[in-house]
Amino acid sequence: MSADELTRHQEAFAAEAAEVRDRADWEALRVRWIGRKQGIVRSLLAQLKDVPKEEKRDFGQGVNRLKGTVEARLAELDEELSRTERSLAQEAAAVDVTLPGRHPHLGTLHPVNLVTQHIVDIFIGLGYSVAEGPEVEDDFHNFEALNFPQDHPARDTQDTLFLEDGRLLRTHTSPVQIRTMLKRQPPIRVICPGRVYRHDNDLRHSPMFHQVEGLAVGEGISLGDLKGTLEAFIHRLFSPDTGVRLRPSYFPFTEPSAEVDITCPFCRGDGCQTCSGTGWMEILGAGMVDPRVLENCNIDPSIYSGFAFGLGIDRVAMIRYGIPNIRMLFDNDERLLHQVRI
Ligand code: 2NL
Repeated sequence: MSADELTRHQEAFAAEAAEVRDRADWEALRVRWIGRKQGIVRSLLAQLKDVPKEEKRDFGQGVNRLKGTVEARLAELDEELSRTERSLAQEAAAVDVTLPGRHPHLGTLHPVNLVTQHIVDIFIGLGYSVAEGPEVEDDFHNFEALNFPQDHPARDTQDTLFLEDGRLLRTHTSPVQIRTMLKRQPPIRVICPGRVYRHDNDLRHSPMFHQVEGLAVGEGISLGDLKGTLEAFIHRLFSPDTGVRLRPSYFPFTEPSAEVDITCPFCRGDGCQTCSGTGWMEILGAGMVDPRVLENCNIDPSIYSGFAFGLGIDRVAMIRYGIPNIRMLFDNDERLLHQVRI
């Protein structure tokens, strides 16, 4: 091969090598010049047999020099490409500390649980202990011991959810207090939060809701103790300037009985939409434990007396957090749950 020819090949190769941008270009260049089958160097070598004898030496040397140049430049390019590839891989693997952090998905306490905890805390501060009991109850603990007459409408299947074996889902947490009194003698001070069930399902009622009942039994406990306790409780649950009034009412298990109103926490008694313009809201039922209920629990009503009260937790949660519909409490929509803070 003439020196000219060699130079031409080398220049052509150099020009092509200058265009290599990535692995694919490099591989194409390699195959084109030193590929085993159709590579330019290979085909030049194949021409060697047709070169006149006296030129063979020069030709062979020329091809070998070309081959050397090609191999050396390919090795150089290979090293350059590897370097770029390594640094690209490092960049890709690097942590971008300027990216926003990933927030762990934190839960919150349910509004009903927040209110329950608050109420329970207040009564623990007043010397009460928490008592719990089964949600599946029997007629005795849910009705009979509480002085409900056999034909009381609350016992009706229209109001109570019955199991096939005659047991029932408790309609209030009173059976927990009945069980407490059956287990031990006064003095008794218990607060009983829990789920209760009624055969009710419409815009204002859920078949499952939450109640807290309280019971205090001892010697010389009076209606004044009830009112003082409820005032202390309501002042802490809402605010110290909340008004409390007792209206005569009736429950089978208390005598006398009262419904307890508080001044509306929204308008402070002026009258607004939430309190239907009255300035008052009913939030509790209460009364002095009927002597027959004490007797049913083997507590001597000639020695002991007591008061009891009950309130719906869901309603308090709705009032406190401005939730208009009881269903929204049980949809568990996180947009609501995350707004609620005590
Ligand atoms: C209401 C009314 C009340 C009671 C619950 C009670 C329990 C025993 C004995 C006597 Cl073991 N009473 N509980 C008393 C008065 C009212 O609840 O409106 N609850 C939402």
